[in-house]
Amino acid sequence: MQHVIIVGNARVGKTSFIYRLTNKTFSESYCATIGKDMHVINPTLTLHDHSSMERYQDLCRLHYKTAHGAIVFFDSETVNSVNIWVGRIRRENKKIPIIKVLNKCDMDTVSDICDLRISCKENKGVTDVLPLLIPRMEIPIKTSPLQTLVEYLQQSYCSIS
Ligand SMILES: Nc1nc2c(ncn2[C@@H]2O[C@H](COP(=O)(O)OP(=O)(O)OP(=O)(O)O)[C@@H](O)[C@H]2O)c(=O)[nH]1
Ligand SMILES: [Mg+2]
Repeated sequence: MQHVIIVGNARVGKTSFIYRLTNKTFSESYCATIGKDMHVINPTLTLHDHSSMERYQDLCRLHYKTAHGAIVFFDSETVNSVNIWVGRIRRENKKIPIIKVLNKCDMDTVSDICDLRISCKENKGVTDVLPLLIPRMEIPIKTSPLQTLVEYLQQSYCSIS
């Protein structure tokens, strides 16, 4: 199983991205993510939607060590935060591939530091995100069903060793 973390400031559209990808829907309303939410995309890939709230960053930081790939989300108002998120991840995990995704390109968004521009609202570029990241990730070693279960529990609670 490969684990991809999605990080970024509040309201940049991390949860909207997952909803667009999995439910093919978009909502204008906002409900902050608490802690982190897991979304199993297929038998080999799980997305982890991290809360942007400072009080959950210790929990999320533990998870940076074990993740296989990372997506830093931002919008035109949070361009300056991108390097902060990349730095936080790099401190915990030197090798993890990271892509930078500029969301809300339906609005007037300009940035030369992004790997991809998308709009969850208009459903533009959403399906290009994972194909950009996954080839950069290490191929996981095949594990037994028991190991997979243990790994799942570790990713869920981050406290089992
Ligand atoms: N215009 C526009 N608005 C968007 C887009 N994607 C998300 N939004 C809006 O941005 C707001 C925040 O979206 P969320 O997906 O909840 O943001 P988040 O990054 O998960 O926020 P936290 O859970 O607090 O970290 C919502 O009101 C969405 O409707 C987009 O592509 N374009
Ligand atoms: Mg969210």
